[in-house]
Amino acid sequence: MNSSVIVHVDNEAGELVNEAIEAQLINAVNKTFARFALIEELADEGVIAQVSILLSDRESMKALNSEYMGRDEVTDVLSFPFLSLTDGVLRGEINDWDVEIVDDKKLVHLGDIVICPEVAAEQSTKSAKQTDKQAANLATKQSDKLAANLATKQSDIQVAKQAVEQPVNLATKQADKQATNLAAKGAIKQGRSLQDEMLMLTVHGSLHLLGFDHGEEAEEARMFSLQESILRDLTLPEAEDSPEDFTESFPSGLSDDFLMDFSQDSIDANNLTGLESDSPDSVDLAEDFPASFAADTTDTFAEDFIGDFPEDFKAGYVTIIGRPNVGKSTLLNYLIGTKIAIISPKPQTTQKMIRGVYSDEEAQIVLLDTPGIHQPSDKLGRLMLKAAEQALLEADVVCLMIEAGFKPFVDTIEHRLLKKAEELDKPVIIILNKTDIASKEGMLPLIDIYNQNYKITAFVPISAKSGEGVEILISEIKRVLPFSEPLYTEENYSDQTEKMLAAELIRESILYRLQEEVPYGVAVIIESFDEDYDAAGSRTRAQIDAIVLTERESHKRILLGKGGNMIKHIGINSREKIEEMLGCPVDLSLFVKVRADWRNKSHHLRELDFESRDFS
Ligand SMILES: Nc1nc2c(ncn2[C@@H]2O[C@H](COP(=O)(O)OP(=O)(O)OP(=O)(O)O)[C@@H](O)[C@H]2O)c(=O)[nH]1
Ligand SMILES: [Mg+2]
Repeated sequence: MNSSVIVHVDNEAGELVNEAIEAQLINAVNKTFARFALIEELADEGVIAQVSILLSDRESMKALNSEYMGRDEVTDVLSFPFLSLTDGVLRGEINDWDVEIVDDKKLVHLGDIVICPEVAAEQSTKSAKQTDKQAANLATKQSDKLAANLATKQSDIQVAKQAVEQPVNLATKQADKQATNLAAKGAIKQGRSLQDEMLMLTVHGSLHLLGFDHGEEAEEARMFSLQESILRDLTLPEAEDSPEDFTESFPSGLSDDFLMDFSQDSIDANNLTGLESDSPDSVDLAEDFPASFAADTTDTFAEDFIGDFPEDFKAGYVTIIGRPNVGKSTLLNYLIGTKIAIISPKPQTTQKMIRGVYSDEEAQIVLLDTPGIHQPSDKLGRLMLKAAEQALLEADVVCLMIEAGFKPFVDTIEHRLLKKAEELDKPVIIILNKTDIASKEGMLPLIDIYNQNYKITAFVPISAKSGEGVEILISEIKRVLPFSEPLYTEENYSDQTEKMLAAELIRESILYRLQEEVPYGVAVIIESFDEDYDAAGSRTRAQIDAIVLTERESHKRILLGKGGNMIKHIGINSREKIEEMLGCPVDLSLFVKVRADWRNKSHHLRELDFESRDFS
């Protein structure tokens, strides 16, 4: 039996959305549901699933939002699930009254998604220019051929054996509460066309019908990451025929000469993790920054290390590198067993290299978490890339992280990183992360393409979130780590001080709460950090004053919120996290200040510890 979803599109919004876009929306619903077994299971029971998409005008959307959500304002998407699902899995049986018989066919209605194209258009008008460019990039990319080549090769690779169960237990909640927020978060990915925006809203609504929600931070992170992964699938070219030669299938003009020269616009055309619409000039980092940048990795060797370790003890630097948002920092935190790096569903969360040390009886693995590789659009972005490059140079072992759900082809970012690692003669382990939300079958062709074209020491599928597969990763790293005495003392397990982490936790709360470009123009400086101790030497309280820098008056207003409501919530949220870290009550004061274009000003970047000298 056919296991696709029947999607009815009812366009009451006029001519903004044409038939071609409607067809894309139908495809988006199907691609989203195809991530789950639900439709096939229904088909096995002889039941066909249906979903309705209503394209509504502003007025009707506002009325619906007011009636069902109690909010008297227009919104971009509302979803009305008819069945009770959690994480794509039905909670309980389908009842007779859920099933409608039409022409001897059993139909079940999964729910309605209502989208307002006018609002979608407003959210998408940011940069039509960029969209055109992305389309052109995609056209020049021959990756569709590559994908085809691989899709047919199910190959003999024996990795990716660990079946990862779909995690369950997220509470299902009805309808859409903050879709506008998430939509706007998605719109960080600037340059979205109306079609892209509509696709995003459709995937978002479909995920709600499947029982996903974003009320809690953890839920939100999960839903958003799934949404992004599906959108990436939707925007990748479909597979066609097979190229003979891998190297020929790369876009012409792709040079391996300099890893961080991201000026060629072939990069990331199909990745929705958000490039700035105006391409920056070519970045010659070697000229801009001295080799000593981020030299912090090597200057804290445990010279005074005392303790027994076996003769065959191993130790070394392991760099976790990859595009933004793949889960590098999540893995670092998991391995260290405590939060030393902030994480968020937004790309470019990590801005500086972070060191964390994992130790056991056999080895010490000094992990270097790096900012995600992206096309820089300002000085801060270039410094972030430099930090990643530095970490690559420091590495004894390179762990390239990619999303397990990524289509089977090698994008420019990964290609360049691998070429650079090869040039530096570093062993490379490929970590396929987020196996909890990726299909196992999809991983094999992805592994195949990398295996055929690069020298890879091991492929390890993991879920950095649940820890699934991480033990295997540790043993693979140990296999290639050099013999050495331990490099750091136990108490020196991270280079993150409490003060740094406090600033980062405030930034994390801002990343979660604010949308669009605002969080990227935000920096946090801890102005004072005072502590009280009791007679026994235990910390009893901390008083922290922090400055939140923004680039514009308008951003400052957003940060403050109506009646100071936004900054108040950011403050409460940050304080809770800092209290957890410090293990004592905290008084936190936040001051919002405007510093225009701080991301391009050396003195501000220096103040924020991004630079050690003036490069301007
Ligand atoms: N489902 C799932 N989500 C994950 C996993 N690992 C990370 N994530 C989510 O992916 C998002 C990005 O995670 P980060 O650890 O911040 O990613 P990153 O690679 O450090 O990102 P940048 O610092 O921006 O380069 C967050 O929402 C995480 O919760 C995983 O194994 N499974
Ligand atoms: Mg990170």
